[in-house]
Amino acid sequence: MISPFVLHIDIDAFFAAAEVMMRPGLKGKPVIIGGMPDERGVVSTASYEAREFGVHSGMALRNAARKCPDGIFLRGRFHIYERISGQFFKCLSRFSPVVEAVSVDEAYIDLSGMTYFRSSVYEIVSRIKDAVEKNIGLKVSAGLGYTKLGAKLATEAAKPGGIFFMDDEKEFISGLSLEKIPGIGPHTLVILQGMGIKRVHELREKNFSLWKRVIGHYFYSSPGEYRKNREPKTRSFSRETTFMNDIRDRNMILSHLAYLLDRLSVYLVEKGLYAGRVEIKVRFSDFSTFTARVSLDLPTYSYQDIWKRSVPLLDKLLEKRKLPLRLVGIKVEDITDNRSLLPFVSIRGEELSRTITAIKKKHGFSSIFTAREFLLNRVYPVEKEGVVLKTASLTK
Ligand code: DCP
Ligand code: MG
Repeated sequence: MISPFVLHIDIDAFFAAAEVMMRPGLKGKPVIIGGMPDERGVVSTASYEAREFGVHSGMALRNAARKCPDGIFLRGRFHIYERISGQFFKCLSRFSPVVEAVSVDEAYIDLSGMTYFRSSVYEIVSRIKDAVEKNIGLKVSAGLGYTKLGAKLATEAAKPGGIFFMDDEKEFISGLSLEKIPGIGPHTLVILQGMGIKRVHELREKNFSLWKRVIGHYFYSSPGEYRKNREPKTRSFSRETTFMNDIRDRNMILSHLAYLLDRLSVYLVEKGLYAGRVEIKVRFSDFSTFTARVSLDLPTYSYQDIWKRSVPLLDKLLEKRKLPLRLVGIKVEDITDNRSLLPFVSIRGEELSRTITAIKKKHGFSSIFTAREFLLNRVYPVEKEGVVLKTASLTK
């Protein structure tokens, strides 16, 4: 049985605890950071003593003053918190090469490389916790999990000052209500509820791709893998081809373009990448070459959505010369693997592209084509894995 290896660490009542450390006279008192009780503005954090009165982050200061009239209100001193935060991350990086900062006082640490040491992962966590507390002078809480989400939720349970490990992590997370998931905001929540989705397992069952996009990244087995997966490897992908004979017929040119986009879209779907911009390239028979590009409304891998924006670009380029074309190409840029969920506009096109990709994967690339692509049958041999173009240049 493998041990949990994702550690999440979070400083307890960070800003308030920092102030208490600087002024020991405040120890044990309800300390509220954010401003004076009669000021506009909100509480940025409250000591645990103040939290007992119902004061919490984000609450209006006046409201906090009503709930906790004897509270000690302080303006924040951010240069101090910044310095402590720097120390915090520096200290963590001594324990693992993979430390992912989440906010000023919160990090994921990959412990998977620590199996060399004889000690159990629990001992390692307790040593890290002690070292950090000694180093920065503040209490922290630690959560241990098989996934980042599990570790984060464990920290919540560990607060204040503890270490917690959730051993039935998977079941626990599946049953959670979506509002408990960090990263799902109130807006998204309303949309999902409208779709009848309230819990994590329902999202997974009803819309796997959405689940993957919203919380799937927490399930990478380690912060390192997570990081690797989020770093875009190439900033653009392109497909282009030179024709057998120069072409004048717009439909035939479109047919080539459709095929190139088909290849590109399938590639993006398989990699889980979204394109933010599309560029079309043409070369006329006199070798004059032109490109035109446009930003997509929303990063997407949808064939339909990219196609809709590509055709006007092509038409614009075809007007540049009264000559037949020798080459057409398409490139997608501004690649991202992480897109905010909210604009649902292009989801339908994406569902279609995913379905088509799945069919192609199972039955061969040529098992399904758009009507546009069929003209190519007349010019090129069609094999199971695609049309045999004269020249096909893949991503450079
Ligand atoms: N913060 C803020 N405004 C918020 C939330 C947080 O300014 N709405 C700041 C103050 C916190 C720090 O970020 O001290 C860290 O946020 P946490 O959510 O980790 O909260 P705390 O560390 O204060 O408390 P906890 O013990 O719950 O972690
Ligand atoms: Mg904290």
